[in-house]
Amino acid sequence: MSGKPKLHYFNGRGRMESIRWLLAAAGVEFEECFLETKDDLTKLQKDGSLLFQQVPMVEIDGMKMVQSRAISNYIAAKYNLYGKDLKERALIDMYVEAVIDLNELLMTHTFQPADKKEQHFATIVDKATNRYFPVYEKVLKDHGQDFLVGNRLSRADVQLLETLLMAEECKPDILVKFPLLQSFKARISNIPTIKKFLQPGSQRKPPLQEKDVPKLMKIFH
Ligand code: GSH
Repeated sequence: MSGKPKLHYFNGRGRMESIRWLLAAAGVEFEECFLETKDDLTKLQKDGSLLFQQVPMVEIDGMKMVQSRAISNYIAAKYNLYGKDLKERALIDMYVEAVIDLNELLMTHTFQPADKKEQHFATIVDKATNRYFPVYEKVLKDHGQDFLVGNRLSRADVQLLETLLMAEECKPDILVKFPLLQSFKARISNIPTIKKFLQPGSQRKPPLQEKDVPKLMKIFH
């Protein structure tokens, strides 16, 4: 065994992408085993690798971890991306949970039926610009540091950056009214491990395309 974490998922973002981001930000190399067919999923289910019969699954430190939040929590704690005390962790959790809410909206856009896409896009833009981004903009202003919590990188910074970039893929000028989020994006993107992950050829996955949906449906339904 290489000792590197091994990620089991399809070759796309979905619920694994934030886990890839956290490992990359922590400078941890990882291997990936991609599910290509329903049989690949069935095999993992039958051999007892999936506690709740679902992926993401990550082999790490002798465990077969499932549940994406549990996996992210473990990685964040293990690699010091989870604050210096309970109160910092509480803040990080609040910021991250809201990021996940927005991320889920973004992630499900490709799956919307044609007649719901426009409304879904409007909801994304409304929630991003009226509910979530103003909060992070204010946090950065009030906190006055380079990072959202404390004065060092945490998972909140990593997961917010991931989601800001996804939001920009959806609407390129979505950050126009948020100058501090724009400078945050530039600053965090420039952290060496993250900069490397943002380069072409890294294990970061591209946005899901409409053409990928039928293949995913075949694996998971
Ligand atoms: N709460 C779980 C997590 O966050 O990991 C949800 C996992 C989940 O819904 N996984 C999907 C799956 O494995 C793929 S993204 N579906 C197959 C099934 O439920 O049988």
